[in-house]
Amino acid sequence: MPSPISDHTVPWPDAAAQRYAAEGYWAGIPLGRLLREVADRVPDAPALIDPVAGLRLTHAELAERADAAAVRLAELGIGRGDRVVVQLGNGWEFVVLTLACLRAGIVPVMALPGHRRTELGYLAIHAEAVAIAVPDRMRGFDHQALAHELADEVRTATGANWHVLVAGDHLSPGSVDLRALCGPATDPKADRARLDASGPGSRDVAVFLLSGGTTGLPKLIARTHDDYVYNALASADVAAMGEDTVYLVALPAGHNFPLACPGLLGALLKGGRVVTLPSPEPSRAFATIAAEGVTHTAAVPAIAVRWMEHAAEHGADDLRTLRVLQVGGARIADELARKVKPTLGATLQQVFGMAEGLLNYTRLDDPDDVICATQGRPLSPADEVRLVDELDNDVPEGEPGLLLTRGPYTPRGYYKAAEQNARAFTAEGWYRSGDICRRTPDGNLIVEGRDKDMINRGGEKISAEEVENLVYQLPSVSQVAAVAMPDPVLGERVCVYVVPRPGRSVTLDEIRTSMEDSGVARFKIPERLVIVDELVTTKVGKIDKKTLRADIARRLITPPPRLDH
Ligand code: OOB
Repeated sequence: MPSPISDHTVPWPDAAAQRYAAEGYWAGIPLGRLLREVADRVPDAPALIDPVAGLRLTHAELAERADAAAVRLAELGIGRGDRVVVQLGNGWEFVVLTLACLRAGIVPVMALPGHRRTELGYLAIHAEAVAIAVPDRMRGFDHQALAHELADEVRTATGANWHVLVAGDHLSPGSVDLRALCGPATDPKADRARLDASGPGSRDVAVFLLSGGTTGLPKLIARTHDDYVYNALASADVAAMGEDTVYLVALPAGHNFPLACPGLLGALLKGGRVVTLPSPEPSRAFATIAAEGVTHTAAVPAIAVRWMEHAAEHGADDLRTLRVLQVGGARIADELARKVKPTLGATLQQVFGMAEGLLNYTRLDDPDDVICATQGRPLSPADEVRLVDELDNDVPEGEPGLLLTRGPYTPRGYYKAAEQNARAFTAEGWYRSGDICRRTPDGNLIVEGRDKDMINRGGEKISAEEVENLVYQLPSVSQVAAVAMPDPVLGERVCVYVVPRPGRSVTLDEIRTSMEDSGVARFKIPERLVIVDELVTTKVGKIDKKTLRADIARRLITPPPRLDH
């Protein structure tokens, strides 16, 4: 049966799909149904703990709430094939709502907590969403008010209804109470019968993830039930998850990494339990790990470093149960990687992944040199990885090359993005990751750099083009180039080189204020400005970002002698 939104997705070619199904990579069972089956197997086992809300649910209770929420969404007119933008903090409502969507075949669009008007409006319209789920307030920002402000724009663009689902104590008129919607079931048997009869097919889209971003606006990655089940379950196997797993979600849950690599979905599918925390701030994270007996969690390098500093100061006794600390999203320096086990006691698992699909993991029983000095190897025997030069020719073994990939959980194109797809995928369906990697003789990958115009700020990906478009909105700017500047904590931060219009001046404050006013995520806002007379270009006339990156790195070491803000 075709998916209600298969129209603008790029399916795997029939031959590949048949192979993945025949070889067992695609189980043919939608995620929501699998989770329901887990609840039948271990109904009384703990499934979800939200220490902030003080809520604990067993697998049976979680599955019943997910079914009940799916039925309540149907009563609002939201059902199979509809899209809902999800921008919730890490908490029980995120998990129940996501599971409800998976059961009903509603597709959650996984927005990030930092997104603001520009990103949310775009996502809602691009995905033709009929609803948004937000907290009332989070970190001082009124998400509920923004969700209502978007209503007119979205309704006009999509012609559809726009429901605002709100998790919080302060609901404004017109908001739907998400906590009530995700509350206990009243007639679990009836809910279940209804959903069993009407759920999505396994080749349908399960979730929309956001691309790391190299273009003006983020692209949507349509992950199917078949591919995402495999993604989560195979990942759970390499992380040695089982019924005794206690997984802490401390990174934003809508990211692929904490969601399904193996993340909360992997832990639940294995019959384990999930503990949610709004942030990875070390003192609370450590206390929660101790209180709940957390065995697995995921962090970006900057967080792993903060945890190691905290442990050096306060000891790591709280982490006695922690077996696996996954680190990914950005490269962790080898020297830091070597400190993880001695400082925190947990086995490090490096994860080099992408929302587009391909996941590489170091294995838990790998030698220390592999765990600490490589970013691991592909998850699946069916993953295809090539390292190529600019002409797409394979580089000699051991040499660095651009990583291209295909596989059973790497879709063949972005949603509704024919033009970008022509650039980001080869004619044979290989995804051009833009990462420059080297393969060691034992088959592990080392990420050496990248050939994509992106800034990786502590794991948050920022498109240089998007920043440049926003800076160009200032009338005093003649030319701008956004580049990554090295940072000891976050790895990289955003720096902009600006050529002002003749006779005009530009300050970092002006740029920051203008971007804040246009309503974009704060993490994209430049943290350094360099004023120049002109931007160096390459032989073909493109702005020479390599030279600019080297220039800012140099300026950070030697204080600049010239005008610099
Ligand atoms: C993860 O996914 P995205 O989509 O936010 O970003 C993907 C990009 C990769 O192409 C690479 O440039 C970078 O992030 N990256 C790494 C890395 N992990 C990701 N670069 C160096 N070393 C690593 N370990 O970031 C993501 C998705 C699933 C699991 C883990 C991370």
